[in-house]
Formats: sequence, structure tokens, C-alpha cells
Amino acid sequence: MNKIIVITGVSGMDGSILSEKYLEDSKNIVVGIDVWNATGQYPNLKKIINNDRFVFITGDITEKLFIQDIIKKYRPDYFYNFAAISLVPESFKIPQRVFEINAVAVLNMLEMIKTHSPKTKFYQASTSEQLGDYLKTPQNTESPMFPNSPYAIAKLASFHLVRCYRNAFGLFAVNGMLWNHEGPRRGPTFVTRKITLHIASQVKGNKEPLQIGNMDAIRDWGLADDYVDAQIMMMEHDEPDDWAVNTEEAHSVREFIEEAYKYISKEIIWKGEGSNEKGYDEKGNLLVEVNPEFYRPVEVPYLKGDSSKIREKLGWIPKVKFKELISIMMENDLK
Ligand code: F7E
Repeated sequence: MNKIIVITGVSGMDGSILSEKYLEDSKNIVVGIDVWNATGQYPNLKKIINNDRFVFITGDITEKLFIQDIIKKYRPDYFYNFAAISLVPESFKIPQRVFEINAVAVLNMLEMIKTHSPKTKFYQASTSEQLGDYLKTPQNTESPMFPNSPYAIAKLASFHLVRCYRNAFGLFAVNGMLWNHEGPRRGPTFVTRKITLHIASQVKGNKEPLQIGNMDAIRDWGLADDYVDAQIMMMEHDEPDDWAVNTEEAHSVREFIEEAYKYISKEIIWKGEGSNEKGYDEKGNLLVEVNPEFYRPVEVPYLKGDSSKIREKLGWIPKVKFKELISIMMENDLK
């Protein structure tokens, strides 16, 4: 039987990778939703936009009737919600909009599914960012959560809404709590892609140094492709649950920069401290400099995950870890 899969935020990194995976099965139909843009360009959809089994719909997930129409029309087997304002610093500038998109829209999706299509399985893109100021490490879905940005607070509200609708109404509603995941489709404002794209531009002759914020922030970075596999496994599992997905390895932004320069055989020599810190190559060329403009009003200093539950119950493992992730991104951006 055909499966119908609705994916919001379909032109983003996870949405586009997931669509391609579902469309590999010739019985599946993917209904992809994203915001209208004036260019009409959705580069991540280029492999699937002409596929007969891919239906692309533009709209705004904060319009309740829009979501209602989609759910009533398709009564999907799966509904994946990736649509969000996902750049953390942006959320300090437009917090109300962030709450509408990252929290209220999720409430409406759950309500619509409960009312019109209660058999639809719902996936919420939940995040390690919810953890905020950590009290213990490594962290998982049961760790204390002290989110410290409007982004993370709205996401935590959605996390609890999903649990609540699962427990109260028996919906198959899943939280995939994913740690930072990256790859060639990552947006250029996130730190990993910003670094790999800038280094690639320096190789092509750009003399401007990479401008960077807090290099001491520590993250657990994995490859998006592996994490999308985890999402499918969660939705195929018999029981809905909350799952932590990460590599269980933590590295600083500074280590990411050093490793990415190693890919082009450059060793960074750091000089100065704090907002005056700069990175040079062996010949004294300035390659990196701290720019406080990229500091955040509040930082999430350290995120290292514990993914033992999904490893033990579903057999998921991350195939790609830190160094290989950087190689994949550098190779892509140098092309
Ligand atoms: O920052 C530091 C920054 O923006 C990582 C989103 O997908 O993952 C992502 O959130 C770290 C932070 O990701 C720059 O201060 C230094 O500590 O790449 P990011 P994020 O904020 O961790 C989670 C799981 C999500 O859910 C989010 O949606 O890097 N940092 N210098 C910088 N960050 C950026 N963006 N730009 C800099 O120049």
C-alpha cells in the first residue's frame, strides 16, 4: 500500500534528505511543505522536484486552516515537522515569531491530527539546544533542561506538547531530540558550514579572515544523513517515544576550525586572547579572527550526548564521526 508522508520544512537539510529516502520506495508519495520564496529556487529539492510522487506545496505552518486542509486532504501515514526558525541567535531578535512557528504551530498540528487523522504518526524535530545550561553530562531526553534562548524554550514547549498529546490522547507522537547535525546541505550561517565554506573560499583566493564568535563552545556534531536514518527508525518502531540522537563525542568550535584547516594542510597558530584572538598559518597570514558580533546574549557552553537508548533499542549507530564529517564537508565545499 502507498504510504503518504507529509514533511514540513522540506527544502531544509533534513527535510530534503528524508524526502529522497522515502521516494526511493516507488510506492511512497511525499507531500513537501515550505515557505514561498520570490526566487522560486529550492536547491536542496533539485533531485526530487520533478518526481511524480513528490507534491510540493508552499504555505505558512502558522496558518491553522492551511495545516487542517493538508491533514484532511492527505490523512498522511507520517507527518514530519521540521519547519522552524532554527538559527539560535535569530530567536533573540524575533522571539514572538519564533514562538508562533516553533511552538504554537506544533500545538495546532497535534490538534488537527487528533481531530481529523488520529492514526497519523507525528514526528517533532526536537533539539539538544533545549538542555541549555547543563547540570550533568552526557545528556539525553531525561536530563534536566534549562533552555536559554527563545528558540530553545519554544522547542522545549513543543517537546512537552508531543509527550502530552501522546499520553493524553494516545497519538503516535515522537520527539527526535537531535544534537547538532551537519553536512553539505547545512545552511551557511551555522558554524560548521560557515567554517568549511570560508576555508574553501580562501583556497580560491579570498584574503579575508574567517570571522568567528565563541570558539570555546563545545558541541557533539554528527552527519545529517545518519540522523535522518534515526528518524525513520523511530517512526517505524512499534511504540512512540522520545529519542536522543548524537555521536557521544564532543569537540570545541576551535577544534573544528583546526581540523578543517588540516584538511588543506594548514596548521593554525593562535595568538592573543578572548575577543583579540587570531589564527595565523606558518607563514604569518591571518586566517581567522574573533569578532564579538557573533557572540550570543547567552551561550550553551557544552553539549555531549548519550544515545544509548536508540543504540540499544533500535540498533542505530552514527556511521560518521567528527573527523570524517569535516572531510565530507570540506571535500564538498572545495568542489
Ligand atoms: O552554533 C558557536 C555558537 O549556530 C554552534 C541548530 O541547528 O544545533 C544548531 O544550534 C556553536 C554555538 O548551532 C559562530 O555560539 C561561534 O555555541 O552552528 P550553530 P547551534 O546554536 O548549536 C541545534 C541542535 C539546533 O537545534 C539548532 O537549530 O558555535 N559559534 N562562532 C558560532 N555559531 C554561528 N552560527 N556562527 C559563528 O560565527
